Amino acid sequence: GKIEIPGIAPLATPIFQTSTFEFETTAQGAHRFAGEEAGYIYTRLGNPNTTKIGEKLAALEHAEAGMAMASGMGAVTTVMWTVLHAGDHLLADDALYGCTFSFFTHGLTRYGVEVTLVDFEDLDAVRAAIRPNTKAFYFETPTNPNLKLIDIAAISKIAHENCPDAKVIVDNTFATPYLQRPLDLGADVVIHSATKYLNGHGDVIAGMAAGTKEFIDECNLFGLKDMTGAVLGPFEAFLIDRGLKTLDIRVKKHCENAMRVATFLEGHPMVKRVIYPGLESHAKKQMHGGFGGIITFELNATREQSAEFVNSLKLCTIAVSLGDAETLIEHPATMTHSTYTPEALEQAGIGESMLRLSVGLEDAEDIIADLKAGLDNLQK
Ligand code: LCS
Repeated sequence: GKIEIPGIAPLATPIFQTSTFEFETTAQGAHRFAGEEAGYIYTRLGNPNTTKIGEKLAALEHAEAGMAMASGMGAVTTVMWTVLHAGDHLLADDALYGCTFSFFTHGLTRYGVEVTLVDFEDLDAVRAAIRPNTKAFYFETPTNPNLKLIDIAAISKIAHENCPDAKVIVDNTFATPYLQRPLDLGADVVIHSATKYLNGHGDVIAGMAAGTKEFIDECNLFGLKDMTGAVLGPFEAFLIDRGLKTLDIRVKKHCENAMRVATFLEGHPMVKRVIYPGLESHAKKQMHGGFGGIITFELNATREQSAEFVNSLKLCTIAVSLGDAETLIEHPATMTHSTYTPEALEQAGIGESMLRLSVGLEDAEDIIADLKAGLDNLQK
């Protein structure tokens, strides 16, 4: 949807930095509130910049509609507050981004939602955990941080056969719609931390969701408007719009770099284990065009030596977040997944010594040289 301004035809959508929109008459205001006339009212209810990126995400995810929120957590909470009621059961995979994990296990449970986490790679475990009141199935794939691959088509089939009114919700942050389209595989709702690849430049916190028009309308007019208020600002939406213009070329380069870095790590004697979907044949079933930019690995070293390795890196930056132009490295057990108890980490297969690398857009040779210097130094 191009925005028409008489006499002006900007290529880029201008930033509509406004909290509210003028009505010509009281009747027009009333008609807009009643939903009888299209048009903007107030930015918490909608703004041209957020509408624009919602439409773009819908096109990318093959969805009827899409929307934006103030953060990935704003997207997760808006969708879950829209779907769930007290007494409902949420069935989720056990490997989740740390704050999604705490929202489910410490947040939703305070309001009477039953929450079960099981390993969604084990389809029998998923079947066995279904209850008569299961209303949502939630997972990431590849998972943060241990890159488990969950079979979207198989989970969607199990969910829809056993629970006809439940929603299958997939966090597609790690794959992006360039590599994987959960709705084409049977899921109902897609969620993103748009902070990551959708924006891609490390300068915005944002979230997005896509699904049927009916469901996204409900998320907009209830979940976002009334329950969370996690509204994205027009300027941030403008930056996401700008980032999305290069999503395909960026993700392609992230994938190429990550494949080369993963292959290098696999061959280094100081590396005990490398997890990268491109090294596993079953990724090809649902991911197309590449396997993403995230690599998780463990060293043949003590915890102190691993820390020494990370601290010695020059090109790789020690930081959480991912999907940016810069290569970032972090320690999930003490950073992104510090909300997990040691028992929950173990259940989810998130090792205490795992390191997570978000491979950036630098020259792959430079990234490899930095990692090699750090690893060779440990070997001495
Ligand atoms: N979903 C996934 C898969 C994520 O990785 C994150 C954030 C979120 C949702 C929440 O998005 P946010 O509110 O931060 O936009 N993941 C982060 C990470 O791994 N490092 O820093 C943040």
